[in-house]
Order: sequence, then structure tokens, then C-alpha cells
Amino acid sequence: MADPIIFGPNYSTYVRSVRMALEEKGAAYKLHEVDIFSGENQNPDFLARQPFGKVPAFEHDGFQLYETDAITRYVDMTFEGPSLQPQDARGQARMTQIIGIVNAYAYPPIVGKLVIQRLVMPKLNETPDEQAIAEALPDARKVLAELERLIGENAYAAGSHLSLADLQLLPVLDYLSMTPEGGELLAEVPRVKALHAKLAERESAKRTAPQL
Ligand SMILES: N[C@@H](CCC(=O)N[C@@H](CS)C(=O)NCC(=O)O)C(=O)O
Repeated sequence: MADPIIFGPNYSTYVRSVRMALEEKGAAYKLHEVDIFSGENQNPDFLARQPFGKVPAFEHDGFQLYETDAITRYVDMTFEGPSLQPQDARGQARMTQIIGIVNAYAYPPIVGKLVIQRLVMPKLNETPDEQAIAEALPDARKVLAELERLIGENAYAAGSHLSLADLQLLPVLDYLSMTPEGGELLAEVPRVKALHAKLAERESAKRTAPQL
């Protein structure tokens, strides 16, 4: 079977989640870089794979897929290596819940506003929009507090083992920690902060560090 191909930029949090899933499985893969800042995600070739212009897109042996959550579950079920999903109903539900929370409530304020303004705009020689940042902070605090509550005494986001929820969370927390506001926000949620530190030590995280 051919190695799977991920289409998207190394610096995307969603691309990183898929890469981490493959790394955790010990599966070989190819990364086909698609730069969203120069608009390559709007090229017809890419839109044929992902009509909404979002990264990543994925292909494995002729099977094409998009939506990160679908891809990481496919990876977990397809490749050898440790299971990345709880086997019990409650663990599975908690994992799915946390992935949904990351996508719906963490990514928009933390990556979509704070990280874009603090880390990306300066790279594009643009001035950060302080109002957008100020608006993002209460939403970021709220979602971090909820993640803190849900993690509780668990060793990982959704229970006692590493799961796809951790792989969805790590890229977002990593970027958050690189912003000036991130230190203070993470200090308010010690369990989230400790989980971030633990996940960041994994080879899968180190091997997929974004090059912004
Ligand atoms: N629902 C998509 C979301 C992916 C997503 O939002 N990717 C961002 C980058 S991390 C993107 O493609 N942004 C480019 C754009 O919106 O034009 C998934 O789960 O794969």
C-alpha cells in the first residue's frame, strides 16, 4: 500500500493533529505542503480535494478524505500501533466531546484570533489587531476553564491513555503558549498546563513542530 499523503501546511494545527496521529502509529507518510497564506488552498487542484478550501486534505491508496476528525479516526483504525481511542462508551464520548470543544470553542479565539494576531500578523509585516485580541481573551479563558474541569484527575485529556483528543488539543495549546498572553492564561489552568507540557515532550510533537 502507498504511504498516505497529507495536503496542507506544516504550520496548521489541524495538519499537525493528523501528522501526530500518524507519528504515534509509527506510520510513514508524505506531507504535500499547501501554503494557505499565499492562497494555495484556493487552487483548483486543492479544491478538488477539499471544496471548502480548508486544510488538511488526505489520501491513502486512492481513498480521499477531509475533516481532521474523520482523518485521525481513519488513521487510528487503519494503521498498526497503539490504539488512539478509548474502547469504552464513556471514554469514546469524552474524547469526541473534547475534539468538538477544541474545534468549536478553542480554535476560534485561540488560533483564529490570538495566534493569528500575535504570531502570524507580525510575520506578514502587519500590525496585530489589539481589539480582536481583547475580544478573544474571555472566550479563551472560558474554554480553557472548561477543559481544566473535564480533564479533572485524568492523565490525558479523555482518560488514562493518550487519545485523539490530546492530538487535537496539543497544537492549539502549543501555539497559545507562544503568545505573550499564553503564559498567564495557562497559569490559570494548571491541569491543562501540565498536560500541554507532557504532550509537548512526545516524539510525535517534536517531530511535527510547526515552522511558522
Ligand atoms: N473542519 C476542518 C477545519 C480545518 C481548518 O480550519 N483549517 C484551517 C487551518 S488550521 C484552514 O484551512 N484555514 C484556511 C482558510 O480558512 O482559508 C477540519 O477539521 O479539517
